[in-house]
Amino acid sequence: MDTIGHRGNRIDIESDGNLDIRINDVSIEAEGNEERTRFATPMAFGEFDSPGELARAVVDTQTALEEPHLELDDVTDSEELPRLDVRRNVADLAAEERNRFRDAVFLLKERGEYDKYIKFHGFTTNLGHSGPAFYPWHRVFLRKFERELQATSLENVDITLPYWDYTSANVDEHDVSKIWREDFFGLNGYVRLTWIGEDGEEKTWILPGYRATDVDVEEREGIRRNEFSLTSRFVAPTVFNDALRLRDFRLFAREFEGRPHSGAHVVLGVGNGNDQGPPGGFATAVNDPFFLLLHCNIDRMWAKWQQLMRDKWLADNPDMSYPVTQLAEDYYWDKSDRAHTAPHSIHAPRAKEDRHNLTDALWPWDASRSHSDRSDSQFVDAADREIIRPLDRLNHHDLGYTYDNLNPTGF
Ligand SMILES: [Cu+2]
Repeated sequence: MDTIGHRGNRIDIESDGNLDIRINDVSIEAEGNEERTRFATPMAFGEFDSPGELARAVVDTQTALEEPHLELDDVTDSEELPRLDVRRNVADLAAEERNRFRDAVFLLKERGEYDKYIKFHGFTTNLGHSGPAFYPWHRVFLRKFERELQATSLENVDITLPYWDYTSANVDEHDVSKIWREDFFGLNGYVRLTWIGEDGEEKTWILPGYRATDVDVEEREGIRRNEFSLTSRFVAPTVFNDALRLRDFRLFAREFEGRPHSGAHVVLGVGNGNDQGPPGGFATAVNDPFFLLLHCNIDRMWAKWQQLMRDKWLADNPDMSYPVTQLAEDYYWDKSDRAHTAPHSIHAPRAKEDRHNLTDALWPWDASRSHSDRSDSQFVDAADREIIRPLDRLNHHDLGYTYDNLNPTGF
C-alpha cells in the first residue's frame, strides 16, 4: 500500500493483485491494461503511466471543474432508460460496429441523401452558427441524419452516431490510431474513399458542386484534411474544462463554439476540402464524415454542461426537484430575460435577426428559404414543414437518445 498526498487529498494505492485506488477513503473506478503499464478511469482524461499519476489527474479534474468533492455517482442514463439510443465513443466501437456505421454512411452517400446535409450546412451560415442556436440547430441536424442512417436497412435500425472525443489521442497500446484508419474514413491529408455499392459497382466519395450562400463549390473527388498527427489529441482537456466551468449559458455558448469546437475543425482541415472558403468552411465542412463525429462530441458536451447545471442547481436547492423550465433557464442563464431573446454580443451581433431566439423556428425544417432568400435554399417542401424551436430541443432525451458518458467529471 502506497500513500501519497496531492492538493491536500490523501491518496491510497493498492496495486498488488487487484488495483484499488482510494481518494480520501473513497474508492474510485480505475483499471490497468494487462501489462500494467497504462491506467485509465472515467474520472480523468486519457491514460496514465502509473496509478499515482492517474489519481493525481482525478484530483486535478475535480479541481478544474470547481467540484473538489469526488462525484462518484456515475449514473448512466442508458441504464435507467433502455429505450433511448445510446451514442458511444468511436474509439470504443468493435470492428463490426465501426464497419456497420461506415457502411450505412456510404449507403446514404450513394443514394444521394448525404449531400443534402452538406448543402444545409452550406446555406446555414449564421442561422446555425455564431449564436446560441448553434447547439440546438446542430442537435437537430445530427438527429435527422442519425434517423436516416437507421432507416437505410432493417439491420441498421439500432445504429447510432459515434462521438469523437478529440481531447484524447485515441491510440491503442501500440500507439496506433483507433480512429484514423484505412478501413474507416481514412487518414490525414488527401483521402480518397471508395466502396462497393448496392449495385456491385465501385463507388467513390464525391463532393458535389453547388453554389452555397457565399461561395461556389466545385465538384471533386475525396476529402481534404490537414496533415495532422494521427496519434495526438486535437484539443487539450483544459480547454473543455475552462468552458464547462462557465455557469452562464451566454458565456458558455460563446466560449464553447470557439476553441473547444472550432479548434478541432481547424486541426482537421480548414473548410474540410475547400481552399477558397472562410476558415471553418460551412460550404464543405460536412463533406468530411468526421464532421458528424466532431459535432456529436459537441452535442455531448452541451448535454454534459446541462447536467453540471442541474447538479449545481440541486446542490443550491436541497430538497427540491429540478423544474422542467429550468432547462430553458440553463439555456439562457439570465433569469431576468423573460422573453428569452437571443443575446446581443460581439460574438453574435445579429443573433436576434438570425433566428437564434429560444422560440424561433429552425431553418431549413420550417420550409423557409435561408437568409440568402434564394430558391435553392429551400430544402423542405411546404407539406413537410416542421416547426422546431430551440425551446423544444433542450433535452436530448426528448429526441430519443443519450450518451454512454455524461459523467460530470472526466471525458
Ligand atoms: Cu456547423
